[in-house]
Amino acid sequence: MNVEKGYVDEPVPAEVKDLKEEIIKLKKEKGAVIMGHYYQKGEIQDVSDYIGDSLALARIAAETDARIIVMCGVHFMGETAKILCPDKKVLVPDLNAGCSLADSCPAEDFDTFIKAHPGHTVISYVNTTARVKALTDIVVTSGNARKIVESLPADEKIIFGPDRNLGEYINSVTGRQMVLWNGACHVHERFSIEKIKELKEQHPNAHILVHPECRKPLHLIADKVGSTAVLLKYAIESPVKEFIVATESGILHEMRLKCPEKTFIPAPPDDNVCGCNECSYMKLNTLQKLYNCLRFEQPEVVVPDELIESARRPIERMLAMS
Ligand code: CIZ
Repeated sequence: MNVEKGYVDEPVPAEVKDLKEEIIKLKKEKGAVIMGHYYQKGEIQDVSDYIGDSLALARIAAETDARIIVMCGVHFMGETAKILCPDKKVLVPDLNAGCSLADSCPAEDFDTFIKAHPGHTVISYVNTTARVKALTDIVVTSGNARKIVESLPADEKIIFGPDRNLGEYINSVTGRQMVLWNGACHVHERFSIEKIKELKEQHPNAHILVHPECRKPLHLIADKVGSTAVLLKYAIESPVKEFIVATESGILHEMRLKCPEKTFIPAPPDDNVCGCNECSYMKLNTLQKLYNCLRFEQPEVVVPDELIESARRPIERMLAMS
């Protein structure tokens, strides 16, 4: 079995006719639970036991009694599951599934930044490496960042990293002046405000749903700004029938399943013609890699013990506060 490429590079046996059925059979045999992030390919979401954002998936990971957790998401999500469940085997179908936002915040540089701001509470978005979490006081997700920041005393000095757009958004809705790390997600940064305005002219009744990792001008034209879970809830509960969705386009799969009678239009990026905005890291996980990952129980997410200890505290603090 060859896992050198960061995933198990083996052909699917000829007798396997239906990969989805085989995955469902294997996960039961192995006592595995499959977690699928909203940004995964639809076919991966279809075979997942749980679908959600990283907050929901972290909560489930913390409570599952499954022997194996297969995290269909990006590497930091696998790390978060491993940190919360060090005794379990945590697998990610393709370990090359990284995150541009996590990459925009190297631990050594973040450490220097923290030291340059003594007396500050350090809040880090979940899209960070375990080493950055270990330097953090409280981890947040886009779903709970506002609530957690608001729960801290008004005069508390705060560093927020690594997403400057989310940080700027939280500053604007809470009136805080958190010191922001200058990082960003390459997917959310590249939405085109001009193309979204053109779409809105063609669909005047559509509501614009915007993720807070997008740039500020998008927040200003949004009908709703929120995490994937918040945008999904809004789409389900709103009487509106059409939505322009400015976040990674994987979320449209669940939106369409939950609201088959509504229309969801992916907001376009400024650099392509196909019209939707995908995270190429998220899309590295495929059904074949997931099948092989269950079959060979590889590749495994490894986090050193001493890092698990220090990275767990800020995640547990988040789970307790949200
Ligand atoms: O927290 C997450 O899962 C991410 C990356 C986005 C969101 O809003 O759910």
